[in-house]
Amino acid sequence: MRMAQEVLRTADDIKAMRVRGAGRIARAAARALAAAAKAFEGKNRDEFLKYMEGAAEILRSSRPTAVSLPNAISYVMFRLRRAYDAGAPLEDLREVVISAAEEFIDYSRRAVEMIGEIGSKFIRSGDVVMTHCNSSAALAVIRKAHESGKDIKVYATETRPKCQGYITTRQLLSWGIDVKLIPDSAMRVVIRRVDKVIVGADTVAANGAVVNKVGTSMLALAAKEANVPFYVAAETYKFSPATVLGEIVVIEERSPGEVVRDADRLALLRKLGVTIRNPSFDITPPGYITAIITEKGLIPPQAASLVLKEEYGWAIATEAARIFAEIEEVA
Ligand code: RI2
Repeated sequence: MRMAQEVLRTADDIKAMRVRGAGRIARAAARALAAAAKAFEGKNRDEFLKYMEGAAEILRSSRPTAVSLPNAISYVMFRLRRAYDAGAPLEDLREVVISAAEEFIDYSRRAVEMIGEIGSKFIRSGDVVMTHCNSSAALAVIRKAHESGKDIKVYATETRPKCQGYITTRQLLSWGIDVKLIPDSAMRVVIRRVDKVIVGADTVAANGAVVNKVGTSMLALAAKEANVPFYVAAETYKFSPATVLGEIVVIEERSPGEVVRDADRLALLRKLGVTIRNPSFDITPPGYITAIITEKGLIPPQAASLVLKEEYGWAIATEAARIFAEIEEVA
């Protein structure tokens, strides 16, 4: 069975970061699953399940770090498998996938808005806020604070090497917010003029550690030293159920060409034997985080495992059962 074009295109777009941001890639994957279900031409429900599992795998492996991607896929696939096990006919299974994908996308959009509402209450008029990379959840907080009449100023870091800070700067300017762009290396100098830091998240681990764009943990360190509160804006689908069972979050390593953009210079450095590393994310320990703003409210990072139990009890139980079955097989 040929894979739907939309699935292959979406996976490519995510890999190449033409579609980026943890929330956006999750919604794009859900959309691609719905498109795959619509495009399925077979007549058989077993074939449909296999085909959808193939689509899920292609999308899941497009980028490794942001858990929002597998969580969005699991949200849809869990509902598909449940309906399949209950004996639903092909047309119903197709409908289950389409409506679960729409449900996820809708939830995700509302979650970002809700984070804006909740987070903006912690921003005071006159605050200087610093952000890193380009997070729609963090920006929702800043935008809502501005729209509710608070006078705020923002420092946005460039966020080398992909420079998503330029997108942030453009967005803030278009909303009429006072923003200054700074090089990443100026973080510790500028933090002295900052009242609050707010960043997004790609993954929140069970112990409350936050995986976000590389440089985030340096900013957290600078904020801690300067006694500046450090907030993380993260929807609950950015919490990683696998980490409850001890799984380690994989940090994506991207191409050296993103670090040294000039092809001739890159070739020369390579000829000289220079190795270039490009880890895309880093980990901020819970002790550096004042609070995580979710769509369900503000939580201390140490409460991450409670969020996981409540939101992903089913995923954790399924995965634990699989691990136990494997152990028994070996024994
Ligand atoms: P929202 C981004 O990753 C950044 O690390 C950002 O903080 C995070 O996703 C969350 O983004 P990348 O795709 O979901 O730029 O809040 O590598 O938009």
